[in-house]
Amino acid sequence: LEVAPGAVHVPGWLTPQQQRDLVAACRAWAVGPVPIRYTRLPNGGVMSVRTVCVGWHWLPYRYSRTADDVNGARVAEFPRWMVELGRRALAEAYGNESAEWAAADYTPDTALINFYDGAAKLGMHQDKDEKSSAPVVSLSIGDTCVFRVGNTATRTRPYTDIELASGDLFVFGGPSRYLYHGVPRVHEGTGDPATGLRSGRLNITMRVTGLHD
Ligand code: MD3
Ligand code: FE
Repeated sequence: LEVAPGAVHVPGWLTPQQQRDLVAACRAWAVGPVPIRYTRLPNGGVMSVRTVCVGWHWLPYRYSRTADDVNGARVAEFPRWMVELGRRALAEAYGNESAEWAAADYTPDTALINFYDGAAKLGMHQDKDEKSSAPVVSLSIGDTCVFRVGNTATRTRPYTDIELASGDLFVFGGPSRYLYHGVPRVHEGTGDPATGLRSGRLNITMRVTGLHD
């Protein structure tokens, strides 16, 4: 389903086994060298979503190899299997040789893993801390949420609300890469505990930072 040019939603893309494996991997990263944390914003606020990163550590509004706002440790390596998963996601959304991007050339180097409890939200924002305009791949597991897709000009209307459920893939590339978007609510208790997530929602976004050591 193409929601906007370059924004493709593929409901139920992940198998139950892939969802369980991703939950297990994310759980290990959450207690890894850089523990999952509520990100502090420069204005003094604290995000209601908890985040752990692999490959590069995101902090407002930059990426670093080290978690300068947590414990200074180096983040876990971005695993090769996740690069392959990102390429399969791009191929699914755009085909292997779209005008937008050849899936085989897509090499994500960071993933932001967001955990939402029933009260967590993510305000409308653009993702522009990356120095690359390569597509962002999003994978959702657990509780269903309302995902709000806006426009590139303002953080306000017009926007479209979409439900993202467990197993859903979303790819944002081309003209959709800099759309405002957010998560205004999570439908608590809608996830299947068989994923290994007893409650809440997990979202994994793969990106290309455009950075090099
Ligand atoms: C549209 N995460 O981590 S994923 C984020 O569900 C973020 O946790 C949300 O927004 C979440 O920055 C939404 C879908 C998504 C991710 C990146 C995008 C949509 C996007 C980048 C550009 C446009
Ligand atoms: Fe975002």
